[in-house]
Amino acid sequence: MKIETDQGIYGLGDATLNGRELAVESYLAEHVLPCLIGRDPFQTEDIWQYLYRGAYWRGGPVTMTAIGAVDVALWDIKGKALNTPVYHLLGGSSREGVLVYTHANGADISETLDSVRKHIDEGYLAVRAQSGVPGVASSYGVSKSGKPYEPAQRGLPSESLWSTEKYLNFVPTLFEKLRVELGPEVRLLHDCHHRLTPIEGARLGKSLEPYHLFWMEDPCPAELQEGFELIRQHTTTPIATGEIFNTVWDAHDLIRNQWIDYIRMAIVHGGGITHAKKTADFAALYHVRTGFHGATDLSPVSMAAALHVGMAIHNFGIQEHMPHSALTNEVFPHGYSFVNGYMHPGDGAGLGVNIDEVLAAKHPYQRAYLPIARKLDGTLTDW
Ligand code: EZ4
Ligand code: CO
Repeated sequence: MKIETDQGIYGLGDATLNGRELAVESYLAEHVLPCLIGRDPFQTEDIWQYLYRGAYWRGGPVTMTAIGAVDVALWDIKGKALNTPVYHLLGGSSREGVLVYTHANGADISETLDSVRKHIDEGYLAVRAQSGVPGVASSYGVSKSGKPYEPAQRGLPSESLWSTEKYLNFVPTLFEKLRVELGPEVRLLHDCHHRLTPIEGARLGKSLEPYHLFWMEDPCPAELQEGFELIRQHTTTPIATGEIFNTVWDAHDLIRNQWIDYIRMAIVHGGGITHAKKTADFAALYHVRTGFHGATDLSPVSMAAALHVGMAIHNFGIQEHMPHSALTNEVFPHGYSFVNGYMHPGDGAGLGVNIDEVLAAKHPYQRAYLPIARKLDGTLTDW
């Protein structure tokens, strides 16, 4: 999304909500943008409150993504108008670079090991490992035939089959092998993608303790925040959650009770930079660090926003980095870079990302859905 000012400066925001894109577009076009005409783009706080409180109906992914898109674009404008990178406006650099992790996956343990090794060779110091599970037709996070992993597909939602029993028996053998082969240094992460119950998450965390993961992500759905207390009581494996959260209130109990170690709310789905900064500051009081969502369904604009926040806040933890396709990078030329495991947002004014609208127009929107998952007996479960 692009917001233009009467001073000739424009800002970019990302309004992508994977699988529900046009709901956000319509919310913006029909309800938000008319309210922005004539307003001062420097008023990031007041405009945020105007869109959040002023709507009366608040929260939820569509609303908060729309607010996030506007907010990120306004910070981009502010940086450009003041001729400074956004991170300077958020506290300046608190570190030399932003530690990132990327995704490795394979159909089985040996393919996954090769994939982790490949990313270590590319310079990554932290790698998320997902593997096909024997007896489970399509596991979360595993790509088809060597293609980059991208879960949303054309047509109606695809259906995958899931067995918690087979998964829980398998995952410790995966990480045992990875630790034996790769040694103690590399940071290893794993995403359960909300598929377990709290006690199952507790079992997994406990069984992974010998392999000292950097984090176990989304062991179970987080609508019931106290479910994480149960996991916490049983394991020292660090816990990350929040990629589908939309405000700090979704994580309020998780943070103030120290049931999690990393908060993963995406900058754009959580009301933009203004609310991400507040969420991070609240988390800092409770030793919770950030691990902002950074999948490829978020554009380079979101990636840049996350890097600027990650440079500036004190309680930064790690940043997810799934490299975009060559075409996506061409549509969004950007100044951020990756060197030896760390990313830097660059020192251009604003976010440091541009858009090639002519090239973008050659690739019109096509509807796609995220998959759904069913247990072996057909029960719908969390994908
Ligand atoms: O499945 O962004 O940690 N990363 C993830 C992602 C999500 C997708 C959903 O659109 O869980 O890959
Ligand atoms: Co995830």
